[in-house]
Amino acid sequence: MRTQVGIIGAGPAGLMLAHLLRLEGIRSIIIEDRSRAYCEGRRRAGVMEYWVAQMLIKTGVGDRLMREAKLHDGIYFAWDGKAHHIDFKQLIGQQIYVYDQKEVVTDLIAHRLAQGEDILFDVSDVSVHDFESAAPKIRFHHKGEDCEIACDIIAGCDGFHGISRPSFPAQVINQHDKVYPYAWLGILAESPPPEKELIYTWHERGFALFSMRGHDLSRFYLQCTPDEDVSKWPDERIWDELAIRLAGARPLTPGRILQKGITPMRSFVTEPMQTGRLFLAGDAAHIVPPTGAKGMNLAMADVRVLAEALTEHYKLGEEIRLHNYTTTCLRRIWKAQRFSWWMTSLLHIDPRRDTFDMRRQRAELDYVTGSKAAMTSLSENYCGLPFD
Ligand code: RFL
Ligand code: PHB
Repeated sequence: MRTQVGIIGAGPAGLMLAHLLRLEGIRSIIIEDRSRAYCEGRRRAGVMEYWVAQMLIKTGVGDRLMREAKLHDGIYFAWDGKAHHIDFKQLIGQQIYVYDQKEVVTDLIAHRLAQGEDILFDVSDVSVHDFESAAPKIRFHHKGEDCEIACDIIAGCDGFHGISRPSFPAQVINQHDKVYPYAWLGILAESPPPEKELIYTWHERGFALFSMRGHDLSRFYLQCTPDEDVSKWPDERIWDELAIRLAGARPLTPGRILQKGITPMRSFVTEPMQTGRLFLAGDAAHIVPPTGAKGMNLAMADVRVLAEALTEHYKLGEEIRLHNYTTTCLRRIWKAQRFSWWMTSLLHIDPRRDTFDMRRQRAELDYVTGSKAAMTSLSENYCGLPFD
């Protein structure tokens, strides 16, 4: 097989990159090691920055999003039984969309297949070769056969556990890693959301987040330990703990729990994000703790930059943007890292905390919900920083 850009991974990064390239007449092939059903069913992000939704709409993959996504004007921070609103729309004239990542992936896959473009699902033993030369290759197994894609550029969009980042020569790579002493226990429940917008709660027993996927479908998260055993969390314990942490700020209606899972918390950045003709995008290059709702949005920002750089490369023969890919992306990534770390440390209870830390957190919450300057800064970061 021969193409211009070989893309590894059919998550938001890989699918959006292929879509943006196709609009510029640049050919690509996507390979994915999971099944189509698995990719379309994987529930992760909920919050989408405004510009990401606009990009999906403007490029022809936003029809369902426009019908089904919910636009939110702000979020709530709650503690001591009171919920405080941060109104993005009033403060900075922006909003965010709530639309599950699995729907974005489903829409992008459907659109690509409808255009007659390939995605090879269920591949295995993927490896990358000769990316320091002008003739990179991707090798893998598919339907019992050994396959090879010869391409000009390889885009490693294969997430945190993919093969692209580990394929970088060890002497090239710098990794910045921070692991937190807590994780999230996430549930999906047939229960009306307690509020029409998200509530991030601080409680001395730990953080809780109240999000949603529909009128009667909620997505809730509880701070837990990184090695938490889900079997120790029967449904009643989860509902009791959610109610304690919400502390009466809003009514909570328990319902059937459809899914439970643990999400570890990590901040991680790889520098550089490119070596030769191998480029990383999205979670393959960086991870943020989910408290700032930035991971998928950053993946979309990376591929926007990469698609522009590749367009310039193919149409004008210019290499400057490709050359500057890492530098351009990292400016946004480090700001999102800072914001995600800040939201995480503001709202979670560190097991090693002392009374000073608790009082400082509460003072910061009071400040961030009381000062227009602080709320404006939070709004700007949560809704997505401008590009230039
Ligand atoms: P993905 O989504 O992990 O996709 C990578 C794809 O590559 C495939 N793959 C391979 N394919 C071929 N060969 C290999 N060797 C391969 N190895 C892996 C995988 O099967 C997969 O299909 O990475 P991508 O595209 O970079 O997208 C990143 C986002 O998925 C991630 O950052 C977000 O989900 C993070 N996130 C959130 N982001 C937001 O912007 N807003 C949110 O509200 C938000 N909430 C969240 C989140 C992540 C969460 N979890 C579960 C980690 C909430 C949670 C709980
Ligand atoms: C979600 O709805 O899954 C969600 C929302 C906001 C976050 C993380 C996850 O910060």
